[in-house]
Parts: sequence; C-alpha cells; structure tokens
Amino acid sequence: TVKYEIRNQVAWITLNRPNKLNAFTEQLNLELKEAIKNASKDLDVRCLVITGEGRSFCSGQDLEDIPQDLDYGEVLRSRYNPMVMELHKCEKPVIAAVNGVAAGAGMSLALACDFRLLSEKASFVEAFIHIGLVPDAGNLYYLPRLIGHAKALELAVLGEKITAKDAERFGLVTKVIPLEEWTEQVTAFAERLASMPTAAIGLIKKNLKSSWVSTLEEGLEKDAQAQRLAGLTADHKEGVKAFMEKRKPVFQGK
Ligand code: LHQ
Repeated sequence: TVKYEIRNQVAWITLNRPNKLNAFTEQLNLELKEAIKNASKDLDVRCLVITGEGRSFCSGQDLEDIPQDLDYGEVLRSRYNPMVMELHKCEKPVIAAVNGVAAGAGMSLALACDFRLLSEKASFVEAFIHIGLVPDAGNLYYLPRLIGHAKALELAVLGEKITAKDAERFGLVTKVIPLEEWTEQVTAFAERLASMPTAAIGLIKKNLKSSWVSTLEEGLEKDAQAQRLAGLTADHKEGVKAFMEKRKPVFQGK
C-alpha cells in the first residue's frame, strides 16, 4: 500500500490506495512508518517526499476499517503515533507533496512534514469534527505552531475545506504549484534539498523544534553545540572553499 523509490538521493514515498483516496489502514500506517524509517537511515537518501497516488493525498483513517477490538486511544498509540514520531526523529528534510485533498489524519501527516508543496487542486479538511472526533496524530501540536492558536482553533472547530490559496494565505504552505508543472517542480525542489548540506539541515530542524521548549540561554547553548558539529563537516569546508574560489559548492551531505 506504499510505493517506495529512490531517485537522485530522494526517497519518493507514495501512499497507494487511490480508490479510497489513500485512507489509512493498519497496513498503510505500518508501511508508511517503515518507509520513513528506512529513508531516515539510508545514507544514500538526503530528502524524503511523501505524496499520494491518484487524485488525493490522504483521506485520513479508513472509516470502513475502524478496528472494533481497540478503543481509539489505542489505535492512535499503536498505529499513528509511532508514524508521527518517526517523522519527528527524521534528520533529513521531508516534503509533503500534497497532490489533492488531505483530510483528517491525512492533514496531520502533511503538518508533520517540514515543507508542504500543494498542487492548485489540493485542499485540507479538518474532517474530524464532522464525525464528532478531535484532530489527532499531532494535528493540534503542529497546527498552532505553524499558523497560530486562533487560526488553528478556527480550522479545527469549523472543519471547513481549506483551499490551496487559503492555506497559502495563512502560511501553511511553502508553495502552490500549477497542475501542469506539478511533477517537474516537486522533483526540482526535492532534488535541490537533496543537494544541500544535509547535516546542517538536520541540526536546523532539531534546534527549531527544541526552541519551543527552551529558554534563551538553553537556545544559545544549543546553537553553540549545533554549530560545533556543523563546523566539523566536509560541507562547511566545501562551502567556504567554493566561496573563496567564486564557484558553486558541491555538497555531499556530511
Ligand atoms: C473513504 C474515505 C475514508 C473510507 C474517502 N474512509 N473511504 C480516526 C478514528 C480512529 C482512530 C484513529 O484516528 C482517526 C483519524 C482520522 O483520520 S478521523 C477522519 C477520517 N476521515 C474522514 O472523516 C474523511 C472522510 N472523507 C471525506 O470527507 C471526503 O471523502 C473527502 C473530503 C476526503 C473527499 O471528498 P470527495 O473528493 O468528494 O470524495 P468522495 O467523498 O466522493 O470519496 C471518494 C471515495 O473514497 C468514496 O468511495 P466511493 O465508493 O463512493 O467512490 C469515499 O467513500 C471514499 N473515501 N475517504 N476516510
């Protein structure tokens, strides 16, 4: 239910249940988690792209496949939370290439990624409220951090369809891409990230996340620790050397 391909140091992870708009089953949760884990540790991968097959990104939990033997808390703990944590731990840039609707936990998945590229026809739906549930899988953690408390509350409670344009307006997306340029632009963006100083990107991700729970003093110390590591990389040496030689740097991701 997940396609996994590596091209030019980019891991392409495609949710593949198009007839159900790529709704989550236990199998899909598991395969996605494994794909993220594999890409995170594969030395040949320097960027991850998560996207959906067909006309949708992901429609959230498959409502025909809600397990009867577990309460929802356990469904989240056993199937969704490990997947979100795998993304959280990933030290490489992760792009959600939102090709169509991202609803419920499908929206949560996109929020947990570092970049959101949206096709013109993509949309977000906080579908949970329409079936009397609450946003889960990290949705209420990421959303206020991305767009602020007031807007997060509005979206989560009202559950209205958020068009790509709306999402762009309130800062939820990196870029909205015209349909005819979709594959080309997503590929170019992913390959650009894959050619950047990967270790430094990992350190930026780590320190940005911890900034939410750090004092300034702690943050300054984390800057120092991260810069010590970044300063020891071959990519840093190459960056300075290329600058001096007035040429484009060639980074190796370490
Ligand atoms: C679907 C689904 C779907 C099954 C489309 N399931 N078939 C919850 C519970 C417990 C624990 C864990 O956590 C969660 C987390 C959650 O994610 S809760 C939220 C679950 N998701 C939803 O409530 C979204 C339900 N889907 C929709 O609201 C719409 O389908 C959206 C807005 C996604 C797309 O609308 P349309 O573009 O109009 O497409 P459609 O509704 O016609 O759907 C196409 C087909 O896909 C249709 O089947 P059919 O046989 O009629 O062609 C849908 O039944 C099926 N489908 N989402 N989540």
